[in-house]
Amino acid sequence: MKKALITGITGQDGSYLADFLLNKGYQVWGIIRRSSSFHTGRIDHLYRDLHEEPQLRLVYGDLTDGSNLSAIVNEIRPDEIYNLGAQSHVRVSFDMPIFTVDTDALGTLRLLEAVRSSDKAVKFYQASSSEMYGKATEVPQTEMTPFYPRSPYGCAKVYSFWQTVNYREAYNLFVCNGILFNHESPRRGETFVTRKITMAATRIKCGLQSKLYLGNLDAKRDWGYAGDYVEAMWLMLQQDKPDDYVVATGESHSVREFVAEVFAYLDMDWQKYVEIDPRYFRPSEVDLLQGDASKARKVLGWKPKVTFKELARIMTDADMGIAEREKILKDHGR
Ligand code: NAP
Ligand code: F7E
Repeated sequence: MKKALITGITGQDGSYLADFLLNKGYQVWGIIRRSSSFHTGRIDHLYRDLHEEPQLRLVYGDLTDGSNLSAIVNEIRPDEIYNLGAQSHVRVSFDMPIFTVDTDALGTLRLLEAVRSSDKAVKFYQASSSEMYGKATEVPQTEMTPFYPRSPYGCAKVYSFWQTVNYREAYNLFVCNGILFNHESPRRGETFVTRKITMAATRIKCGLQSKLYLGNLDAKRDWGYAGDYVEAMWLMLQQDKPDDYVVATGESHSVREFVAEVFAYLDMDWQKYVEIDPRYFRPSEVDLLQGDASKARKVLGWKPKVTFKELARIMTDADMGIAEREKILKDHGR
């Protein structure tokens, strides 16, 4: 049985990847951070679904602690490592640049060092990001497009990208970068724009909230579905040779279009409810991201399955369920 180790297993992608790998018959190990309260909500269903010996195992660790990472890699001896752990919020990275770089840049280096010094050949996936293109020099962006990051987060991801390439070339390791464009789901963190919109719109529909405050409605993103994207991560590590791949839908939509799609689906006029709050603007913005995933399509045989419209509806339906439950509790005075 193959063993996979996932950093960031409590996050959106970590939870979908754990679902995916357990279904493939892997034993999955996840690194979780110590917290004063439980934060395993996205993977709790995996414990409930498992009847026999649990194939999902969690260990405490942190990307800021290199000795701990080495000890975990040496002890578990995984076949594959997926480095998904990160301070992943671009706006927050302007408020916490040092922590973001420590985790998202040096954290990758610490893990690569653990891989390099392991006596077992380990395949390694690095969660690189379309944010590396930032003020993009061409549209659409491919594996050859130069990077121009626009945030501490983007800069940290560029660092990790190149360290991953360098460890591949210098030490002949099987390490890959997935350059993933934005991907969303009902498990998306609540402060990312798509989820913020679907949560607010459904709560407004249920009479639980009256306004939605947003920042830049003109920014355009290439939004896909997280469940589709974790398959691409796995496929990269199943190839004969390690390489870097763009993973994207090829379509770009503005924040305004996403808002309009969700509110129209709920039969509401978004302009009555959405207000602009300058607090949500960024010191430097990424205006337009649109990926060209031709290489992933050709080499990995990967393609996205969920469309923009379907994504907006999947997320809205899930959040409507949550809002309706909240409304019932409120009506019963709980
Ligand atoms: P997410 O939901 O924010 O999850 C981030 C995960 O990283 C969480 O499990 C978090 O743990 C963990 N983490 C944060 N700081 C850590 C540290 N110091 N040590 C160990 N773990 C730490 O992010 P996501 O959307 O799943 O994204 C997964 C990865 O893909 C990230 O690296 C992100 O930067 C990258 N990425 C995401 C997208 C996207 O559109 N989603 C696109 C391109 C690349 P806690 O639960 O304890 O906070
Ligand atoms: O912002 C605009 C905002 O925070 C998208 C991360 O997963 O994808 C994500 O980064 C756009 C930006 O995602 C609000 O200015 C307007 O232009 O949902 P977001 P992101 O910054 O694109 C990349 C690929 C990653 O790698 C990251 O880890 O929406 N926007 N109003 C807003 N954004 C937020 N969060 N909140 C607003 O109120």
